[in-house]
Amino acid sequence: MKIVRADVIVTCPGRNFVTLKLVTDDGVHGIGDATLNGRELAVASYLRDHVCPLLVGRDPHRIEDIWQYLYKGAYWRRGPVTMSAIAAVDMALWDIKAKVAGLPLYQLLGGASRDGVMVYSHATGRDIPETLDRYAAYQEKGFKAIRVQCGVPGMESVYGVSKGGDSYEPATKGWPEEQGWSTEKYLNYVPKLFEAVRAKYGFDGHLLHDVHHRLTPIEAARLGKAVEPYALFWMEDPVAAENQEAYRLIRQHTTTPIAVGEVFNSIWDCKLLIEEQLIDYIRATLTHAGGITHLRRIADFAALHHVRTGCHGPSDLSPACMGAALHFDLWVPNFGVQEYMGYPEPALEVFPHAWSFTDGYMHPGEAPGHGVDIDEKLAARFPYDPAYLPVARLEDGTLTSW
Ligand code: CS2
Ligand code: MG
Repeated sequence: MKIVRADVIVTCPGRNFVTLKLVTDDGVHGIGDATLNGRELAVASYLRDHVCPLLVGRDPHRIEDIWQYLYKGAYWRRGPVTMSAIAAVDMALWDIKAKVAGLPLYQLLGGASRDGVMVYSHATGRDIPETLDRYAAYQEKGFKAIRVQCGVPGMESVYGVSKGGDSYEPATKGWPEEQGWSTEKYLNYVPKLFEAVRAKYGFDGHLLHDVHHRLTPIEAARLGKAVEPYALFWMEDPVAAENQEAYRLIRQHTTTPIAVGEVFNSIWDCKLLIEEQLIDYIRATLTHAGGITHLRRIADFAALHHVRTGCHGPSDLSPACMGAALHFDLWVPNFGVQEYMGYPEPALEVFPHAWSFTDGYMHPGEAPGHGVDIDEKLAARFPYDPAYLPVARLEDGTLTSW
């Protein structure tokens, strides 16, 4: 069997997605997600100009060899662009292998370890009462785990909360929007949100929150300690994790579980945090961390250190990533939770998918492969439309982490 075509499809059915499609001489095809929010065309070019020509003529069954070839063979290792490109190839190859076997992908990984994949979604509101209503709406839909974010008095915009009160999408058309940030206002206010959720809805549901890299270690320690009575499932990305030793300080002060890693690209980014058990959940996901071949290495390593998976699953990773992630989640022994933010309706039409949602749990379905395809004709009706993530500035104008 040989790969005879490798095409990159860039489409914007509600938001931009980059998809790699590999076709074999047997007529079997597989797709992989290569979307890097706000830097889409860099990955598209990496694939089109540097990877696709190397794939044609290769045996698609040699997934490991192709992974090593693209990783070691580039000489320039790691980084979000390279690893997203490798991930897309890897995802498409696993899709092909499973289709040829006539099996859903999770069967090739080792079979199901659970009946369904617990997913969390986002309850966000401009204030606490609005967030409480949204929380109730997610509970009614059956969600067992819900992330809460709300507006903070005195701040015009806050990560995770849309200004108009509708569903949240961080990237905006045109050049990056500039938003303000005040750690003091946030830290003084946000514990009240968790207090209100627990007071109104009790402790049955899993409660999550994303700090989105905004704090220093000592501030994160203070927040973790302050919210211990509300038993969070996790506090996500409390501190930007380039300097991983910084997490030692947070750990010394609080028992609030910590999730980190949505911007990580390889096992080397995760090593210290996992090895020293400085986190409880690893957020790396298929598209940005080298695909199934690499993420399973990260997960196995994490299992040795009592760290569970909590894959990133925002609307800016395509449905192809979501589908493949659900197969991974159904198999991975040390599964924690999967993020499912949902998609605009046109995106769900461009990417026909086999997954389902029942009562807080998702299932990847039984279709051979990862169960997600792309309707290329429909995709062509939604051309690339540049959009960027915001940047953040402190009240005095200093640029800070968004
Ligand atoms: C995030 C994302 O889902 C999350 O937890 O932090 O909203 C993240 O900001 C986007 O994926 C960036 O593209
Ligand atoms: Mg996050």
